[in-house]
Amino acid sequence: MERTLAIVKPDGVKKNLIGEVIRRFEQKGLRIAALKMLNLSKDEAKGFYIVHKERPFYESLTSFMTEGPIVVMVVEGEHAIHKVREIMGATNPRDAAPKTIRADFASDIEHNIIHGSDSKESAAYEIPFFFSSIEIM
Ligand code: 3AN
Repeated sequence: MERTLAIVKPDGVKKNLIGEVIRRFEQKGLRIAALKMLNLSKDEAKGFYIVHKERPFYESLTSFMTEGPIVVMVVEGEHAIHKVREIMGATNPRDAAPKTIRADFASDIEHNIIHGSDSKESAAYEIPFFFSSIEIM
């Protein structure tokens, strides 16, 4: 059993895709173990994406993440990290496999609807960033 952090980003919330994202996770046998909606401050967005601080898109990515509410969730299941990444599709929607969330809904590489932890190490940083242990069911 594995846990991962997924986020419906501001563009996903604006496009009314919260339910669609959750439906796709649940349909693949994944379980939602924690869920909340919130607004990120610029500093919080920078902290969350600290691994990207040297990347040229760090500034615009962290601004985009503060543009509106996001939905953060802990997703649990066998191989949850890999399964969520598969359901998401590649970072650039042009490279994303058909029927993935990003292929179906993302407008470009930055505004790509959804985030999912990319490794056990990332999940171990990202889950406690948003949730305390008593909030995870
Ligand atoms: P993923 O979200 O697929 O794991 P990462 O971790 O490489 O991709 O990038 C984190 C986020 O940064 C992406 N979800 C996307 O919003 C943004 N991003 C990644 N690469 C670029 C890029 N070349 N230009 C603009 N934004 C980018």
